[in-house]
Amino acid sequence: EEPSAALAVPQAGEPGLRLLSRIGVADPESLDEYRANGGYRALRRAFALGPAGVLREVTDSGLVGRGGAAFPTGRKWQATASQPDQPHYVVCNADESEPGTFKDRVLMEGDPFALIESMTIAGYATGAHKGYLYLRGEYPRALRLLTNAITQARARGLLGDDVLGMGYAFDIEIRRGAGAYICGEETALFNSLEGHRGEPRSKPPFPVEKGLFGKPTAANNVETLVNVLSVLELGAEAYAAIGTGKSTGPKLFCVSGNVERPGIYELPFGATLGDLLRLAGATDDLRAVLLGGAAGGFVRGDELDIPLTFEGTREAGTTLGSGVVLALDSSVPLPRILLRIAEFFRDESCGQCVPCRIGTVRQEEALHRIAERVGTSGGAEGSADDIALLREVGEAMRDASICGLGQTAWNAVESAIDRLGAYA
Ligand code: L3W
Ligand code: SF4
Repeated sequence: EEPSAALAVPQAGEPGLRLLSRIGVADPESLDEYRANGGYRALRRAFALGPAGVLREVTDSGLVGRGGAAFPTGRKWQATASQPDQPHYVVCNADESEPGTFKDRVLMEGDPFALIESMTIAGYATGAHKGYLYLRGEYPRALRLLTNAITQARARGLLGDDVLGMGYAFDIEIRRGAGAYICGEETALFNSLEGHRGEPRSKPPFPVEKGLFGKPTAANNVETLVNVLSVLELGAEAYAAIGTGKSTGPKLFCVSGNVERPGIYELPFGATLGDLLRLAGATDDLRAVLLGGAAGGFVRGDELDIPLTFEGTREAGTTLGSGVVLALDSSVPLPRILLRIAEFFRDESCGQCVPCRIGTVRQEEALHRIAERVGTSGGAEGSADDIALLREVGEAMRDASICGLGQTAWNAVESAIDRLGAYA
């Protein structure tokens, strides 16, 4: 149960560090310290606004999901709240498993009450009385701290039949994942919670209509939920003034690889990749940066002016994903990295649909053959057929897979070939 290291980087001129402000300041085991450092102000404001007011604030803030897909949170909550079918559920997706992602861990271990408070607000706004927190099984410290936070919140009337004496009932149950990456896909996560195999369902219907137990469900990533506290504390307008017009608010970035100071950095959207890597102390001979994790894509070490926004990374032909920034210098053997990514997808494919079940195996085999050629000749001569096969298999996975795992399993390899000139 090693504690995670959070690295908070305050920004001059910003309305203060928000998401990490209590981490390292307030004892994560103490509800009193949480409250003394601003805790439960947002829930009080939520009760003052009423559910419709909270939905309006979250919508007007421009907050979008931080798990990688950037879907508008206000729209998701509005759609859940408006369903006549009952009951409604909120689900916190804390199955943080994207390679290179460790931001939710830092939030849960450093500020666990914030997640409990924000899930309560999500429940209030969407008309739910039960929340499930689906936690990555390999996070024992987060489990202990969140369990303690829920127990204390219950004992103090902040969860239970009458939250804050406002006549609203809400409680949270933690469920642990068992090591499957696919259970971070929201519908596989629901199946896992229901006791079935963790296999994704076809969408639509979307969870807002038919989610957990077939009922309307708002499923959100940890970081998304914690942002709601800032939305309510600052007000939608002030929140939306942070970042850019299309990517509002603060963002956590997970920086790792060849940098002097790896860790979690909180920056307003709009800082460039170069700004972030300078803070983290990237080496001079940066060859490539993997953005968005295994499901993301590589950019070259000289593309540091890419703005870290959803729209900016999209325009640059890459992705921000959940905030992974993995820096690689020229000493890193790229073919080994690509093989490792391919092994990961082959391992984690749930096997439900053919393009992904077979495609991830074919992709790994082709990369193995190419890596062997690189090893013997120093180049990838004779690999044109395998590269053509990779493209064909990759397109089939992208076009025909049921869920995001298969659809993104070729992204990193494709970007390495096309953008970095791997095997050229
Ligand atoms: C109502 C509609 N709801 C979409 C909802 C949908 C979901 C959200 C995003 O994630 C990302 C990828 C990688 N009415 C809706 C609607 N929704 N249309 O919006 O949906 P979608 O389908 O765009 O994406 P997704 O499959 O939920 C894919 C990232 O996930 N990824 C891995 C991430 C890993 C972590 C982690 O470890 N912490 O985040 C892998 O692919 O970036 O963009 O809620 O229901 N019409
Ligand atoms: Fe399973 Fe892969 Fe198909 Fe997703 S794309 S349902 S992980 S086999």
